[in-house]
Order: sequence, then C-alpha cells, then structure tokens
Amino acid sequence: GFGRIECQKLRSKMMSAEAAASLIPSGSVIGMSGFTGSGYPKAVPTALAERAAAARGAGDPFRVSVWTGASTGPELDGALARADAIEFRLPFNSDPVLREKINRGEMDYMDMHLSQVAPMAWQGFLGPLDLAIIEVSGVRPDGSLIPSSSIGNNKTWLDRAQKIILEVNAWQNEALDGMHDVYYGTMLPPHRVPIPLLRPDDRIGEPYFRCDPDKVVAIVETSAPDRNLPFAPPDDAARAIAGHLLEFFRHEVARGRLPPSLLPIQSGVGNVANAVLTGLLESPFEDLTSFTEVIQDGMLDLLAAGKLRFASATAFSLSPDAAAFLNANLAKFRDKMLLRPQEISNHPELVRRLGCIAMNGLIEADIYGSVNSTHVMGSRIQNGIGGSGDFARNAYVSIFMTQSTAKGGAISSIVPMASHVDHIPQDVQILVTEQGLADLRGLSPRQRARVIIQNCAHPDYRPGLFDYFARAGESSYGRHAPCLLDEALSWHQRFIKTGTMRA
Ligand code: 0RQ
Repeated sequence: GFGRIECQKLRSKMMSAEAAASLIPSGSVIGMSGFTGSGYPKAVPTALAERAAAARGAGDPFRVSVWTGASTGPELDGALARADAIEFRLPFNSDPVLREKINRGEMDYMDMHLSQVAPMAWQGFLGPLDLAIIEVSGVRPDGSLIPSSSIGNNKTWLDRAQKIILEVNAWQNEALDGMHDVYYGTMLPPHRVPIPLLRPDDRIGEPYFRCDPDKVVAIVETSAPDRNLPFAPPDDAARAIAGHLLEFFRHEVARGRLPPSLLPIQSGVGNVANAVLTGLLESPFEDLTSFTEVIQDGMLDLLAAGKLRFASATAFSLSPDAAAFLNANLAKFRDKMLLRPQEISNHPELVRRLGCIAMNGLIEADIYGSVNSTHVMGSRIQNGIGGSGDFARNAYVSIFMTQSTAKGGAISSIVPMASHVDHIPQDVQILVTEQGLADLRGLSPRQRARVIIQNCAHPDYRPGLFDYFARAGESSYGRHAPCLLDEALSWHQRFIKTGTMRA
C-alpha cells in the first residue's frame, strides 16, 4: 500500500529497485544516506551493483562515485565494491571489501573530517552532485521527508542533487517521527552566523527534510533492517582502559576541573569506546549528557539506567540486539535523544562551546603523542579519520585510547614515530592503554615521552622505547623533540619484513 508515502503527487514515482537503478547512468556522482550502518539505502545500491556486474560481464565497465555520511552496510559499500562499481568514495568507510580495493590502489578514496563534508560540497570542490539516494522513514503529505535512523549529510545531498531517489523503509520505527533536528541556517562565508545551540538538548531546526518533489525520480519501498555487527563483550584490556579513565574523571571532579555531571561526552565507535560507556554505568556520575556522533549500545544502557539525561548525535550505531530493543521501546527513549546533520553534531564551534569530553580510538601513538587513527604501517587505510579530528582539536578534554599492542603482541601501539599523523600532539591531551593513563596537559615533548613510555607502553616494548629515547636525546639533530631519522620508522619496517616489531 501507500502506508508511509502520504504525498499524493509522489506516489506515481513508486517503482522497483531495479527500475530505479536503471535510471542511473555510469559515471554518476551519487550522494547516499548512511552513517555507521544506520539509515543507508538497501535496495537500490544492491540493484545498481547487479546492473554494474552485468555491464562488466558484457565488457562495459560501470562505475559511479559515492558520497555518504560515514560507513554504510554490506548492501551498499559491500555490494558495490564486489561489483567493482565504485571509482571514487568519500568520506569514511569500514567495509572490508571496499577497504581491500582501496588498499590495492584500484579505486580512489578521500578520507575527510566528517563535519567538513557538507561545507565542502557547498563550496563546490567536490563537483556537481548528480543524484541523491536517501533512505527515509516516511514521506509527508506536503512532500517533506521523515528522516530515518541517521541524518548524516542527507540535508545537503537533497538540497544539492539534480535528482533524488527515495527508499522508504517500513522497518524503521514510526516513532522516529519528531526525533530529528535539521538545521537550515548554515551558510558559506561571509554570511555565516553563530549556530544558536547552547546545550546538547537544544532544538535549533526542523524535524523534517525539505524536498523539492520535482527532483524526485523514483520512490522504492523497503523493509530491511539496518545491519551492524555486534559489539564484543568488554575484555580485560577494555575494562582496564575504562577503569583508568573513570579514575581520571573522579580525580578531575575532585580537583574541581570537571563538574560532577562531567561535560557532554563524545565517544568514538568500537569495542573499547563501548566498554568505557559500560564502565560509566557503574560509576558515581549522574545526570550525564552526550554531544556525539553516534549513539551506540553503551549509550542506550546509560539512558535506560537514567545515568545519561540526553544524547545528541547524527546516527545510531547499534548491535542487532540493541537495535531490536530500541525499536521495541522507542517511545520510552524518544524524548532523550536527537539526531542532527553531521555538520552540526560534529561542529567545531559547538564542540568548543559545550566543552566536550572527546574519547576516540587509535591505531598508534608515538612517544611525543602524535596519533595515527587511520593508516596501518603508514599506508594501509583502516577506516578513516571520521569525526575524531572534529572533536579532538576542539574538545575540553581530548582523550585517545587503545590497547598497548595489536596483532597478538606483534605490534606496539606506542612507537618511536607515528607512521602517519592524524592528530598532532597539541590535540592529544590524555592517552590511555590497559597499562595506564598519561596526562599530557602542560608537558613539553620530552616530558610527554617519559610519561607515555612509562604509563602506556607494553612492558615488552617499554625498554626499547626508553633506549631509543635516550639515544635520540644524545645525538638528535635538535633536542626539542629528539628523534633518530634513520631509526624512527625501523619498527614498522621490521614488522613489514618479519611480521613482528620485536627486535
Ligand atoms: O583489525 O580486526 O583486522 O584485527 O585495527 O582495532 O583494537 O578493534 O580497536 O575498534 O577501537 O578501532 C583506530 C581503527 C580502532 C578506530 C580504530 C587493527 C586491529 C583491528 C581495529 P582486525 P581494535 P577499535 C567517531 C570517532 C577513526 C575514526 C574515529 C577508528 C582494527 O577507532 O576507525 O575515531 N578510528 N571516529 O588489529 C596494525 C596497529 C593497530 C592495528 C589496531 N597499531 N597496527 N593494526 N589495529 N591498531 C566515530 C566515527 O567517526 C564514525
């Protein structure tokens, strides 16, 4: 039936995913919805992948450019990558098939600060946008759109695209209606004005997307769930990291440097981040808020327990169990959560004003506190910088956390020199591993090195790091941030050659 498509004028555009995909020429630049496995289109990208595979079979390569909010799901990135149908992708990806193609150099990928995607699209650097494919949870009588389980860059794609294909997903809960806050006040310089948001729960926009019905070329009905992987239950290392952080928060509150309800929390994705949220559940902190990018399982638990008063984000990032739980209980949660465009959820002005506590994961950190969030051994992209830079630079307290080793101990997460730098030492204030916490605020590079090696490095790698630091201090070209250029990346080179950083 027409259930969720209440706009009479648009009903004539309803068609199958295959018919909609046939409207898309090779070479198209497509803005798709989707953020951390939520609210991405599920049927048209799969149909497009089938079309691309058929075209390839007939000797006619079919490739498109894909812009999204962040990562999507196997029906989008996975399917299109398998069909070799993506020539250019931005701004974040976590699909393993796509990652492999990027790292084989078979396609182009642009890894961006997530808050900067929409402004850069408006500036025109990314080129014209031919088409938007957006999942929504309903179409209102006036043609405006009820967003789905993520907002991401959808407002910008709908405004900028020449043509629009909508997927109306009946799996999405109808109670999502009203949970969104789409701000239409962003502008390019010199017309920018302050963003009028003072607290994480402020509403500054509209609950719906505006949408020009004349641009809509197809509407496809779907009913498939968002697909996300379950979180691993917190292991010993994750629990230890959470423990160090909670002790740090207690200490900061006792010193009067943080209020008892802390400050708005931003938490990255991943198992460690989720473990920290689980740790907060058993902590003394009450009346917490979050101003973050994604609402993951741990945040839902904090909301349910009444520890977290309000969560502002741009998307859900839930395990299948948590997604089912939320879907069944959304009415209870809907006044405690809000989804915004990622340009606003991650906005440097707001992160700075609110004084967020930023907590993000990392691949490696060096002894001076430069952080690599993205490139394994300096060249293999893992996911992307995501929102970590938006938050880290502007946070009140910028925290990075990781296990002290990776790959069963063959890799030290603390290295003499980072093989790629996403976050410079000035943006990295607290470093935490299961070994301990390094508070780097107010320290010089050499002071930072001693604290990082002592508190964060794994005991197996600690002597090697101290030895390197001591020798660098004796013979480095400069002694401000001593380094031995011919040795600084030798640990990485050893791993590539021998499969371990161990000497
Ligand atoms: O790979 O699964 O193949 O073994 O990286 O590592 O330890 O599970 O940690 O899930 O927290 O992810 C930086 C990737 C950490 C993440 C990163 C390998 C490791 C494993 C995952 P395998 P873990 P996490 C806002 C915040 C950037 C975006 C961001 C990330 C895989 O936190 O993408 O911060 N951050 N967004 O084996 C080689 C090392 C390694 C390593 C880890 N030193 N060398 N491999 N790995 N360290 C949210 C968004 O923006 C959406």
